Amino acid sequence: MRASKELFERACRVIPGGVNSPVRAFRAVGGAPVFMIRGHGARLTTADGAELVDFCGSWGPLILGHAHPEVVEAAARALADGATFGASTPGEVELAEALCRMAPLEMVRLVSSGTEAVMTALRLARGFTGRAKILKFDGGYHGHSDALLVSAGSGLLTHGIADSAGVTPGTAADTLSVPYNDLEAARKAAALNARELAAIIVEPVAGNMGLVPPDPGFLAGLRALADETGALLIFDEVITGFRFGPTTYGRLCGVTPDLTTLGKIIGGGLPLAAVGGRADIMRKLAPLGPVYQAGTLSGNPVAVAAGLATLRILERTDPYLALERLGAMLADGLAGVAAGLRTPFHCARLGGVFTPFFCPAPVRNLAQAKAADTRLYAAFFHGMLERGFYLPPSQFEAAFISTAHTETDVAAFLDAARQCLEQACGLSTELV
Ligand code: HOZ
Repeated sequence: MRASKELFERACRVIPGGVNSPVRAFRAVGGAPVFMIRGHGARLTTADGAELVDFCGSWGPLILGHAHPEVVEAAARALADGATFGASTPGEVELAEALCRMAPLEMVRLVSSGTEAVMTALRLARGFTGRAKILKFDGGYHGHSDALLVSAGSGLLTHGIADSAGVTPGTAADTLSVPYNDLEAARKAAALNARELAAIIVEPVAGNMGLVPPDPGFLAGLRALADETGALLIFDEVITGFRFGPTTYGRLCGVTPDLTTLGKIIGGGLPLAAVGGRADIMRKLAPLGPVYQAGTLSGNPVAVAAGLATLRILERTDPYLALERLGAMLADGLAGVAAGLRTPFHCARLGGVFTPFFCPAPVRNLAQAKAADTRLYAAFFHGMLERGFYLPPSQFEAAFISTAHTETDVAAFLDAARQCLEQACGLSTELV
């Protein structure tokens, strides 16, 4: 860890906290962050020369693992033809067509980050409805635009910042937040603000308080609530889009939102995101309509090429059953290991996405996620890191399996997990 330590010391002198995104600082798990120099398939090489099996997956984009040859080739070819033009390119039309067909969406606008996509979706919702308020869910993280830093998940949880400084009371006042999976609370908040509600925004599967799947009927209930109040329903699918099938989670679960935000996977590991949905709403965007949005690097040709290559591979290979199998093997295996522990443990999982929680029952909302034993998660994280496995350095994030992982990787993960869970939690007296 000497090289990483030295790099972190240098970084801390010139970058606030030594990182360009707070969760990377390891504050939620303690210790100094590991610096990465290379990723191939399911494996990372650290600046210290260690090889790690990667279950963080850059927080979601890497469904094909690191440096998939087809993605690398597509991006390299695009880069060789010019990194950016600030003008339209054929690739962005192709990607927009692919997203509209696969998601499906009627129209789509490409941007550079999930934060931008969600910010644009909210502005569109406000411009379309002429209303100001939005309803979100506690622990839902939708990027770091001002309106959404209210009861947000991800780094705000791990760093204990309830609401960010610098967000004006006026902005925060337009954001309502109620517990995830609590349809009744959403109904009450909507009833109190019915004529002012522009949008209900939700991660259809929450991924920024750890993985928290929706209760049956929750998303359909939100659809009905949006219809009753005249608010738009926005699914933030930056994490879930193309993660559980070659499409959106909305399509898989049969609930159609008015707008969808996408990111991560659709950029193949490069900065690219999108907002799309109903054409009558999307037509409000400039230059057609009065809602402004722009970006020098929007639809960047290199990112578009990587994204298109990724979507084509996903469509051609349909790896989702294989990801489901690996996910089940991992989560069932962890449950088996944990059965002999003194400590309550539950592994949330959907497809190839999972979060180990040190708590007795499935987590349904932020309050329950926060009640999990985060010290044990930190011990588990470091135990796994020592044994060559890289997990998200925070309880309140999701871990990802890619198509580059194998059953052998998962079996080795379980073997290591057994060792560090036994060390962190101790075996139950009956089993000793
Ligand atoms: N908040 C991001 C994941 N939900 C972390 C991104 C990063 O640190 O790279």
